[in-house]
Amino acid sequence: MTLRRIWSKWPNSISLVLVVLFFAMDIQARPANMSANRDKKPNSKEDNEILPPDHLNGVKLEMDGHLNKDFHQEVFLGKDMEEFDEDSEPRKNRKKLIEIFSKVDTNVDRSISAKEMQRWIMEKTEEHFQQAVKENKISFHAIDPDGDGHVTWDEYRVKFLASKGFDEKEVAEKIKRNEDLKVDEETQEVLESLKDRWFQADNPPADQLLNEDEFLSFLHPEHSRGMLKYMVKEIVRDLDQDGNKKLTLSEFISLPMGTAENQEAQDIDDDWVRERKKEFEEVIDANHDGIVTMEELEEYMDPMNEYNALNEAKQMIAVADENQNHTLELEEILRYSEYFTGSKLMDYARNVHEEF
Ligand SMILES: [Ca+2]
Ligand SMILES: [Ca+2]
Ligand SMILES: [Ca+2]
Ligand SMILES: [Ca+2]
Repeated sequence: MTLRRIWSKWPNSISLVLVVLFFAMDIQARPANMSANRDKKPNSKEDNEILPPDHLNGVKLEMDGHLNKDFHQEVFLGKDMEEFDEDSEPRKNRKKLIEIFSKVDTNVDRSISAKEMQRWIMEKTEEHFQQAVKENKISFHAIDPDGDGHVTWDEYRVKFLASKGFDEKEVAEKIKRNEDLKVDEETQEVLESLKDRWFQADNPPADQLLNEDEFLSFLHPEHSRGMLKYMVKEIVRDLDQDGNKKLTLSEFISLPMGTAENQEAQDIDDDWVRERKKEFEEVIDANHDGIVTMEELEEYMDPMNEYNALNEAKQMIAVADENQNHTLELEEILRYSEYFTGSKLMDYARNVHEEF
């Protein structure tokens, strides 16, 4: 649940208390892996560069099992996402949106079909991936200063601990002499989870060295089949209560352990539950047998899955298709600007969040 949604749901006077309360619980509730590093707007650039992010643009679930709220905006806007922030001028946004419309409409019949939207989504997803490749170059350089193209787990571990405030030289010395690093329990947990991931990203021969490509799949598992499987396994492990490696609806919608301790907190999360239930029943559980297998979750999360892209395209069209002709006309897309871009246009100040 995002801050914005909480604010919009509650009168200001009581919301602050609830926000604080909720966030305190939310932090505790996150599964151990990566939880300590989850931060949508990292303060330290270095953290951002060398740690696998919890949120991956264009991927439907986050590493901690939360639904990606911005997914459809990400696949609609691609790398131009920042251009549509809430402060930018409505007239400019309108112009940009019209430009996008004409690009999506490849057969120039002034309407967007599901096929056209599907192709567009695939293109924008690819843009996010290219962005990741670009950023990975910088990140890899940061952990491989001597530039020999290979990084050992120990070298990475030193950089990670340095980013957590440890003295880089001291840690490097201790590792060399095989001494105890004396890190706190939380950091130790994160380290272990990172180590698992590191070994997973290491293609045969298993030399524990990652090159730039392997490091890319370490940071961005979404475009490597093996790493995507690994990510799915981690998510299932965190949500699976009876340990059968499959998810029931109740496992998928129950909050991570320790989150909802009282009825008030539970009520705040009703929306969260409703959305997850819908996603589970209508999309993730593809054969609708009430059970989500690892394979189903993997299909669902695969950003390069064309069937998913078509589904998403149809869903996006359905949201704004006021004249119900199964295509989007320019007028419809402008009217639903907030849904597609996250920012309102002045002329069409209608709140679609009320409906969806
Ligand atoms: Ca068209
Ligand atoms: Ca289960
Ligand atoms: Ca199923
Ligand atoms: Ca229409």
